[in-house]
Amino acid sequence: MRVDVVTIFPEYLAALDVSLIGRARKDGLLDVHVHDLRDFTVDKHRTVDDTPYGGGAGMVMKPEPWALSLLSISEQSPAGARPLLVVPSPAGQVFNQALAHEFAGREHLVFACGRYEGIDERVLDWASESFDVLPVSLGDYVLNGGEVAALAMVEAVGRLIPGVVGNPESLVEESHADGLLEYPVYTKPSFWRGRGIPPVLLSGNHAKIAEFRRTEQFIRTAARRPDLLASIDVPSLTATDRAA
Ligand code: 6GU
Repeated sequence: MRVDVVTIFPEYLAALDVSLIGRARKDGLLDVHVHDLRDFTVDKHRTVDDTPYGGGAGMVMKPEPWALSLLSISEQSPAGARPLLVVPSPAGQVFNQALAHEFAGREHLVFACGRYEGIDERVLDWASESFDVLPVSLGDYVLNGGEVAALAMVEAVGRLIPGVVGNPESLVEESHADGLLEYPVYTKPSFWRGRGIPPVLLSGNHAKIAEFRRTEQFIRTAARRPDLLASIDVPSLTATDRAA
């Protein structure tokens, strides 16, 4: 998969050189390119922003540097691929594991990291001629720019690419894999600072352990994220409903 990130702060993306994603790049599983938006300006001051039409606080990112950067990137797109242009924005659709899987199925992702009050809206419409365009938010809070969001999304998507995570089993038993939060985990020592572990985990009874963990997933999800329970598909319950 090819990933391009356009930003006025390329240093923010240095984290993509380390850990799992850094390894995936070295292994040739991920082809990541970070671009400085200012390299696509043509004025002496390398200007990327201007005042908003209609007035109001803050500055808006000028459209032309974005057009030049995106044209350059679309020329580098893998043959036959229609790139997905992800525009990190608190006004976007909320990112989740289902979206991460959709992104992981694409050949070419491009992240347009805006700063200030955002990018001139016409850029998104113009880009839709050669990109699928999707404004995406990390959640209901405001960051200073799209860089941290792009980092989070590249990591969430990158680890779904076959070969990036060493043990693919880890992808099955984690939060959101099945729509529920993950069960609690414990390691040695079995007694620590006055606290033991659930005895079933020492029983050697794998069916009982699986049942315990499943129950813990439901308890935890109900307590912390009741909203997730509404949208999960429980096959056993569905079968019961059908019978009734
Ligand atoms: Cl994707 N961008 C910005 N600037 N703020 C955010 C966000 C994205 N998601 C949540 N807050």
